[in-house]
Amino acid sequence: MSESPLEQYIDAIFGSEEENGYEDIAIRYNVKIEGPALKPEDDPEVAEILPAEEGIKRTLALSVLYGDKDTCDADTQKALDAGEDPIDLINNALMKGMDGVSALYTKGEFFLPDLMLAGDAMMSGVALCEAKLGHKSDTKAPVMTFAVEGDPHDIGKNLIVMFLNANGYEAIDLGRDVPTTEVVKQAQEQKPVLMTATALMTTTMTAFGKIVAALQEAGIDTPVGCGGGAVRRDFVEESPQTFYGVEAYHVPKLADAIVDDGKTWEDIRNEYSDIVGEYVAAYS
Ligand code: B12
Repeated sequence: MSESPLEQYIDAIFGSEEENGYEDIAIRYNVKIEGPALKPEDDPEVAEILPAEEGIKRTLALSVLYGDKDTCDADTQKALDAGEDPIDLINNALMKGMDGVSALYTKGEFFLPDLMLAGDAMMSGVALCEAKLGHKSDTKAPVMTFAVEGDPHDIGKNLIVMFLNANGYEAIDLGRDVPTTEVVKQAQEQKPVLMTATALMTTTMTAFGKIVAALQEAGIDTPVGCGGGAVRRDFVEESPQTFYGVEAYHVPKLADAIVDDGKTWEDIRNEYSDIVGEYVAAYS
């Protein structure tokens, strides 16, 4: 079998394996890996999720899995020009790629940058499909997301938006550093089924209690999931109408529990691990 470019490069540096027995050195210094690496799409769980048949849907799902926005855009456009159904592409190609990413992230095999790149690729493909449709695709229900007043940290909140969109919810993203009055105003107008509030600083997480008080004064009883780096479950649970949120990818499952099973914020506090379908240490 002919040598790969990497093997040729190693030979050029270390001399041939037969002459110098470089193999151990190359492995120890991470120049060469032992055995073939498992590609993300070959992970058994991911393989179950992705479209199995070779074709445009699998290609699109793979471009999301690899966080390759340029390829995803080009292939989505090509598929749309060839007459593919935009809704079918969203549900059975772009979102499948994102589901694969979530599976690998949950297992600790993908990391935050993978999520963000994949999210960008997926959302960009979805935008092209929606442009073709001429309207937003149908959604399950509106969920409102924001980082609380005074807090500029929005990476976790942006992940929540991405997971909501990937799972067919309408994410109403109020952005970061959102005043409590604006939260109440938007909640009155948009009537979300769930709100997610994110705070990463000890100085800003006190906003949770203020938000709930203002919502209650306005007669709004929508559950508020509160999370973020500095936040602890016992702190969140000091305020009624709230529950402590742990991972961004839990949000669509929590929304499903509200929409499909009529769960309340109290139910979520009691059944969080069951609802998200995994062991969550903060709820043990
Ligand atoms: C990135 C970052 C920044 C960036 C933010 C960029 C951005 N667009 O978000 C920048 C540089 C702007 C920044 C600024 C500041 N930062 Co800063 N920052 C960080 C850093 C390094 C990472 C935060 C992050 O994004 N984490 C990753 C995301 C994904 O986590 P997350 O948002 O918590 O979301 C996860 C979960 O919490 C969950 N989640 C979140 N919400 C919800 C809700 C629900 C319902 C659910 C289910 C889940 C959920 O989902 C995500 C996981 O899947 C942290 C340190 C650290 N290692 O955490 C400091 C940190 C948060 N920053 C800190 C500080 C103090 C500041 C500054 C005040 C610094 C300064 N003196 O200027 C400024 C803010 C200035 C201001 N305007 O007020 C402190 C906060 C300390 C504290 N406990 O109060 C930290 C902890 C650093 C430290 N050790 O001191 N920061």
